[in-house]
Amino acid sequence: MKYNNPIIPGFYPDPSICRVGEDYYLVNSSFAYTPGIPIWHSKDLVHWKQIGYCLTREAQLQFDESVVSGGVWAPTIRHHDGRFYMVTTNQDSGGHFYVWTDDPAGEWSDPIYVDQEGIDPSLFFDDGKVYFTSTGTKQGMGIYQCEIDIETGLKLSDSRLIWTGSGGKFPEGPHLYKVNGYYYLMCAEGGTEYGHMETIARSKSPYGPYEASPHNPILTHRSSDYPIQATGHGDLVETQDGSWWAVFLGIRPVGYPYRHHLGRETFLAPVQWTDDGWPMIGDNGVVGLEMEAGTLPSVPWEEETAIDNFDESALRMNWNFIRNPKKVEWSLQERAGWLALRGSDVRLSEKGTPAFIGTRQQHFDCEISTKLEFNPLEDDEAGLVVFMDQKYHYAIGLTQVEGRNVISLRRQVGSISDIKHSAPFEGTVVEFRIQALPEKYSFSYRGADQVWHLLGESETHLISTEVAGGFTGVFFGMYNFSTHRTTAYFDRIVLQTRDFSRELENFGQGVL
Ligand code: 6LW
Repeated sequence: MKYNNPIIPGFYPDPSICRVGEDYYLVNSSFAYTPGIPIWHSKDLVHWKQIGYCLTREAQLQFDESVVSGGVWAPTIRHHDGRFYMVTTNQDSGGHFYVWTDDPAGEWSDPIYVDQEGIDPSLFFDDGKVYFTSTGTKQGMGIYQCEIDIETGLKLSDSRLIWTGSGGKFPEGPHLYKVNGYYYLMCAEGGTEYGHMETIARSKSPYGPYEASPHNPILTHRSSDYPIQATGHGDLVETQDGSWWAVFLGIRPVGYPYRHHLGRETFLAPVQWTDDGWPMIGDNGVVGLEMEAGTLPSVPWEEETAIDNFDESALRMNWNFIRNPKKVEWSLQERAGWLALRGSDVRLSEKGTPAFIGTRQQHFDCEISTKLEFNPLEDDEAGLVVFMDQKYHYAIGLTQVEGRNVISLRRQVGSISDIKHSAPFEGTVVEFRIQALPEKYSFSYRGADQVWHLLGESETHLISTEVAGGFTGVFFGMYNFSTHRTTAYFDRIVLQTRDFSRELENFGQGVL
């Protein structure tokens, strides 16, 4: 059967997976976006439905002033004795911690911290023992491991360096598996950019010595012109039919030289075991946008509707905040059928928590539109933004300049800021539309005349990861900057993907 990659498009990196019977659960990094660590459910590994977030409460998420690429990243999900565990690292405070639950779609526990230096933690349950494995630098860069008490997180042994990788830079994202009497330690190497890869080693003991696979790297697209690049940081799962699969991150770059703005996405590939007992991912380490593989029986979920009228009693799961959600004042009740977003004096270009509610851009060829009612005072500004981070974003909004309402398009590219204003805009109700193509965004508005006016365009690559840096991808968001705390009312967000097959056509050809 055929399936398409990525299985979870848009900024959903560092996937980790576990199986419980015939159900699969997957988590991703979320960095400084909140709620933290999205969790997905699937019956067939191909179709995924988000069922919640592991980190929803202040006690689990502490970052007020983080850069967007700070926060929590590189989670691992495991299921043991009827309980789910998700382990990750808060880069801004506290370091490694895990949370647990009996219901992955419900609330997770308060954090239990583990005192081992570094990043990218993993848990491995084996014969009554729990191993805590992560990337560290103490005695050189490599994979460190200790045993912990799973109730308290306390270390039961010293942290030991167990593998330094196969020779690539940054051995990281470790996961341990036991198969046929061997402990297999799988890692990412080469850095999360274009040299990325997965490598593996095995040993008869969880602490090593580890012997590297002669087939390493078991997954890489380095130095290739494949449409998917930077493949690595993955996790393995054995299905109920005995087949093995890998989920891992990759990117879909645009143009030449390569640039990508949708972030690192989640991909799937079958795993074959060699005669000498080593796993290989995809076709000898290579993975396509369209895969022909013997998949599990297909169980698709109902498609989410493209229109959010804010008619429900809670925000839909796709909406995220930046940093501390407690500092964003919003309501679906204040005016029925509208999202009320109170203005904040934190600008999108500042650290701290701006009044921003956003959703990931998941496809190259798409558009988002909304209706805004806003009565700005001088310098207030509310509208729609394409947001990579505080230094890289494009915002179209309704604002007041010298006593007159105007539509503004602000393009922030590093330390360069460019603002274009429309002619004076009569009224306080306006619709905004952002149209996205692989290489450009177009920004339009429409008032009482019901005619779309194009205010400007901008390049996708100027806010790509190759320019902006960091680990995240682009969001579309509603925002409201107002020192007067003026409320903005949003309605009818339409987020449409134009044509996924056209996307495949465009991106299946390697370099555009
Ligand atoms: C993560 C590292 C990586 O810690 O990127 O892709 C970092 N791999 O393992 C952030 O996601």
